[in-house]
Amino acid sequence: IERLVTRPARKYRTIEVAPLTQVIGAEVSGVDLTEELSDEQLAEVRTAFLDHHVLVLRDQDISREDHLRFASHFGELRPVNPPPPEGDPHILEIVTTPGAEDVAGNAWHADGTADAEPSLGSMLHILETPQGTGGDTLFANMHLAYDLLSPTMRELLDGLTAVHDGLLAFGDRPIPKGHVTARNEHPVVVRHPETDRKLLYVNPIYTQRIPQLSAPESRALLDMLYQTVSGRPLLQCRVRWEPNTLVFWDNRCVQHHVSYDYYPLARYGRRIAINGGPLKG
Ligand code: AKG
Repeated sequence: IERLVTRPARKYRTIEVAPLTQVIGAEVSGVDLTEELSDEQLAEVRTAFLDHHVLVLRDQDISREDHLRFASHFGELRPVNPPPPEGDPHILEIVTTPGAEDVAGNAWHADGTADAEPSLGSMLHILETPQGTGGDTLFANMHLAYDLLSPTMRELLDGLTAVHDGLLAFGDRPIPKGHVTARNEHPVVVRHPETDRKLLYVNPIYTQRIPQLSAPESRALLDMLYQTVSGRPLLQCRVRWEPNTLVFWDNRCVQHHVSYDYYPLARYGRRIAINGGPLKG
């Protein structure tokens, strides 16, 4: 049996932090995002973010400006690709219209992994839930996905890269006009830029192949790695949205997957993503 809990015990002064599981996710209370947070609150939110990777803030009846202000504390905001026809260029509307055939994010992924410098994190504010239940989002701790592999597999992966291609995310759907496609190669195992902890950095939405292997070897290895995430509830948490829940997740070490279990109902939210820096293997 492996010891999974690696985060230190902490005492917070200005926020309350209630872990969702032993290994990923926490509900944070004591903050009101309609107001500017104090420096100490922001520092504590940052600490909780690095410890828990996914922060859930309930009852945040915030405007677009409040959302932009909170996100700006964590880095430069990422422009939406393609730029939205109206409104702030950093706010992506996450809309499920009634009867939609599928929704974005309906497979495990982190945001923007095909970019040369993928996203640091995303903040999703859900305003409309599908009549009270459904549309939960699952999150997986990719440090643990790596740690739980055998030493032999970890050693193999440490020397590999993978090609990520933004076009793959669209599947059979048309590419939106004005979309800039990215295609980049990243190490299969990267280090978190702030904690230096290793993690598994491949996902079924964007990763195309491992160029050091033959095509069937690459396919088999990637599928096996995806199964170690999807088939392991112990490294996951599941967030149940209420109107005005805001979730801030770390795209550097977490993957997420929305559950489209609410067809044909509607769901609506707004997402702001934050720029990350270069990845290091
Ligand atoms: C994303 O914003 O990247 C998603 O995958 C959507 C998540 C959600 O709708 O809960």
